[in-house]
Amino acid sequence: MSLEDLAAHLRRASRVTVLTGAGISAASGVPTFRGAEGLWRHYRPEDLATAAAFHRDPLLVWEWYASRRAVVGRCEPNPGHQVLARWSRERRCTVVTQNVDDLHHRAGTAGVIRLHGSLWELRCAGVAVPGDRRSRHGVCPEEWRDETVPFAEMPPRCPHCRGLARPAVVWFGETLRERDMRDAATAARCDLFMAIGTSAIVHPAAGLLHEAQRQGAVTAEINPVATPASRSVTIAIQGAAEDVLPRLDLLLAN
Ligand code: BJW
Repeated sequence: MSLEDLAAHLRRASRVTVLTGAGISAASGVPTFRGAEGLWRHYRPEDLATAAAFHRDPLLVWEWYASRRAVVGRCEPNPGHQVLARWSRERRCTVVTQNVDDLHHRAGTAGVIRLHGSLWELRCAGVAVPGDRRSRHGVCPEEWRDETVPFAEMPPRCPHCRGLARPAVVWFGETLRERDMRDAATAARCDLFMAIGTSAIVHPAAGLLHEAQRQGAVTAEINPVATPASRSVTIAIQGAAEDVLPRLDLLLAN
């Protein structure tokens, strides 16, 4: 099936959901996780993206996040983000993202569902800073936004109790926020579900495509390479999101 077929499905569908992954931000300069240039080529996930890693070496984990914030802070949304942002505002689609870069939000996407949190939000880790008698490590439930690059102090601290702060992202082995999962499950009840720029291996996000399929949705994938989802989707478009989405948008306009 072709891009024209996908455009025809998009025209017909009344509920469209798009699940995005790191690939949609690649053209903006944000590194993906897997693949030749991916972040995991240099770091092992279990060393950096788990609560155990954070408790073992909070400074190492924060240095990684601080360096990613410095990179992402210089990036701008690309034409792929912009097409989805416009579609979301025209109520043509709901965007569910695994990305923590906030580029969908910065592109003006309406109602984006962020499954894995944000690089730009922090929360209390509930851990006192060793050797610091001022840190009281209370239970400080609220997340806060912090766009400071670089941080005034490393590792950053919770402004409420002066204990350690942690990135408000979802690490391996952690559950996703109930509200986000509920909203994503609702979004998966759609006529057309598109997975864009994701390796489709991280759960529960990857399961949304199968859930949509199970409920009768037409499914599509946009990715330059084949993924575990490629064989099961109705339409697999091989290409980069920043090229394919503007072409799709043009087809819709004609
Ligand atoms: C382009 C492109 C261009 C390039 N255009 N495309 C069921 C089965 C098996 C395992 C599990 C399961 N359920 C749960 C698990 C365990 C685990 C998991 O899924 N592991 C798998 C690796 C097997 N999941 C979890 O632990 C999750 N929690 C959970 O399930 O809780 C319940 C539970 C608890 C305890 C025990 C059991 C269950 C949490 C997952 C959290 C993931 N967190 C991360 C880090 C976030 C913070 C941070 O950024 O630092 O999220 S990991 C990382 O992977 C990040 C991403 O959001 C996520 C997905 O990656 P994504 O976006 O797909 O990126 P890539 O790099 O993989 O792919 C990019 C794609 O783009 C490639 O395909 C390229 O080809 C493509 N591309 N240029 C379009 N221009």
